[in-house]
Amino acid sequence: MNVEQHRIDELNQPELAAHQRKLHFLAPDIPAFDKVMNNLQAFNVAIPSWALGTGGTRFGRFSGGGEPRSLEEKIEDVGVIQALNRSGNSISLHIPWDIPENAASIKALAAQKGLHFDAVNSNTFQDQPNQKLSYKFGSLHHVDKAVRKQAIEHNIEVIKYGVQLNSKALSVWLSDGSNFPGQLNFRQAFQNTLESLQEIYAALPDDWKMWIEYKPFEPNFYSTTIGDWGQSLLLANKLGSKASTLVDLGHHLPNTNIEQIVSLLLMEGKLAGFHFNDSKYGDDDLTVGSINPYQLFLIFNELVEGMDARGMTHATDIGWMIDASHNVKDPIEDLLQSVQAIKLAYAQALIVDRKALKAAQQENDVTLAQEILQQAYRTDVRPLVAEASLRSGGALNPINVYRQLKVRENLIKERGSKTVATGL
Ligand SMILES: [Mn+2]
Repeated sequence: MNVEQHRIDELNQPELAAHQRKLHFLAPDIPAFDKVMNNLQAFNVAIPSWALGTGGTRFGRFSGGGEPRSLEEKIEDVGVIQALNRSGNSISLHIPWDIPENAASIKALAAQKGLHFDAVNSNTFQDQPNQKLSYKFGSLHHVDKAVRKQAIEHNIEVIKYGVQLNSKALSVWLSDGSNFPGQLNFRQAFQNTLESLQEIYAALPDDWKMWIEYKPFEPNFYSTTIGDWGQSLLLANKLGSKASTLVDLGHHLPNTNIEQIVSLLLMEGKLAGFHFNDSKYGDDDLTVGSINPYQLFLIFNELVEGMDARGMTHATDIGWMIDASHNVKDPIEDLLQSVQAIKLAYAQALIVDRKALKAAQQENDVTLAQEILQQAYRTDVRPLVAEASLRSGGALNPINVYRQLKVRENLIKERGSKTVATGL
């Protein structure tokens, strides 16, 4: 379904006066107002093709209505998100869940919606129908060279699909690990993984990157071969300058200080980017900002500080992606909420008084340092995010406009109430 600009403008109208009142109240307290606006308008988050349907757990999946039945329909859904918030201008594909059979027409359809293709993701954590060898005991780390070779070839095939779509990065998440002590020789598993990744790395085009994701547990429950950022960074350093570490917020043990990891990876020039989500217990894949928005702000605080220290462009110098699963909510509404939460945290980080914070740190003024951070965090920056959206042609309140346009009802009419999207 197409969301027309004039409909968004119309639906913004009744909220405009209240918005302007709030913005005028806030603006004098934002010293670099224009810079903040430019940063927010330039900021985009890639939408994962696998998150446009209702997600499930290992206990079941309750599909919602009007789910996209094809890659084309997924692109349409991302187009709706982009039209409403002007911050979702790309889509990240998972192969083989979403194989672009006709790259030229897929690219044209995406371009029509103002979209391009972000990182492509390989999948060696499931066996596909007609697959020769099983990944039951891993893929790139497997003890059998023939299984490793099959997984390497799959990754190279994913790169080829990505090249056709103008993607510039391969993101690799391995479920490889072990369930019981004694099952694996850790060093051999690591070496096999390194050698496999080296073969894939050699197939990367010059302007491509390889993003290596880590995760401490699940689906394996004793060890994971790329279990933490240290193991990922070790691989990235051995591979070369095109390889770096991808941080998925849900891939940490409880209470891990993710912002510190982010800071150091940035320092080393090895932060590939993010898979945003939120969690209370493990890899819950909940809506970004729904459980721990303060942590999200602290992460963005390190990102802004660290990227500025290296002279990086916030919007494009690392990969911004969502990796979430929507068990009970409308996936499009959930994704709109997630992008909004990311922009709010980013806006809060942009208004931190950096000079004052640095001075407080130098003076060991712990109280003041906390006050400075929380001054930014406790500022209601929603008018800033709404203004950036408005200036770019988006909705002041994307969820509200989505509901008033009855997008889901229309999708159900178009696609039916019992459709199932490929993905998780
Ligand atoms: Mn992920």
